[in-house]
Amino acid sequence: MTAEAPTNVNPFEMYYRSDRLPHIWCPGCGLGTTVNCFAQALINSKVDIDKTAIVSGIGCSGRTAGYMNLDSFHTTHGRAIPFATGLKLANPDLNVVVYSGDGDLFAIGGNHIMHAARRNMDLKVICVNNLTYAMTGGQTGPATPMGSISATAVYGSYDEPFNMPSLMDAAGAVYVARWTTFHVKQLEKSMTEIMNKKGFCFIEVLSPCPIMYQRRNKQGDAVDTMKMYKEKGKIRNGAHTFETHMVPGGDIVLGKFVDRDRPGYIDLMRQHLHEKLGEEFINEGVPVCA
Ligand SMILES: Cc1ncc(C[n+]2csc(CCOP(=O)(O)OP(=O)(O)O)c2C)c(N)n1
Repeated sequence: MTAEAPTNVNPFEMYYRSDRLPHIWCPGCGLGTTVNCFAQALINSKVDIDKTAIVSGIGCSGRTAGYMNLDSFHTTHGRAIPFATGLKLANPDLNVVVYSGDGDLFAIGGNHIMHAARRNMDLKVICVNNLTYAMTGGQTGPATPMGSISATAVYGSYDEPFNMPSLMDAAGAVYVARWTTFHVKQLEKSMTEIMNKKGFCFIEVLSPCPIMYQRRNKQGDAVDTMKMYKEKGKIRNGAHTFETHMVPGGDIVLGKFVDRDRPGYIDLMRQHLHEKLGEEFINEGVPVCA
């Protein structure tokens, strides 16, 4: 009996635009791990990838759309959610995934994400949180922990960062989870779940940024961050999102915190237009501008 010939073909190859390689991500960056989890989630969830689009803003995380072999939209900084909203409204049959960074989604794009959650827009949002604006050199952003040294806070940041799960829960997201790049199986499972869930779904993924964040803060390399995630990450599925606030050096509460259902924007819009205007104004569920 002979062993099977070894193969060095990446099983996710078909989901990537390999012609775009090499990628721009630094050694030790966690983005590749998140993308592999996402590719696995596409397989597990059995979604039709011909009906799946990915939208990113600008940033290291925002490069993801350009590397995935899906219908990809690499949009302007902070505007991934409005582009994705337009896409979904124009073609409600599409699965629309937003994949971007903490700065893109919660600073310049903060207004958009809040309102998309409030409206329960049918989007799947994956926010890779590396605690900084990595692409532009490591400035303080809305997720930077208090006391961190950054390119714009050389004596340490004195801003409170957002508690993203709490914000998304309060705004009305129907699915809210937080994982790290150490918790790949759990991340993959959450990503799989949101691919089959209707409504505004949000996953925060904590991811190492050894070059732009950790080096300045003397936090070692990516392996040190993975060890920290393992040690400090406490899985508490169903925890109240008031309890997910992160403090430097403290435990990091992980898990699926919210999984509920409520009417979404598109269904409400259809129902409203149907009631007010009648059949003739509805073309396959999408309002026709008269
Ligand atoms: C309108 C606009 N403002 C600012 C920038 C510069 N810019 C590019 S990426 C970025 C921050 C990205 O941070 P984040 O979303 O956290 O992504 P990361 O690079 O950390 O993955 C900024 C400020 C820009 N491209 N466009």
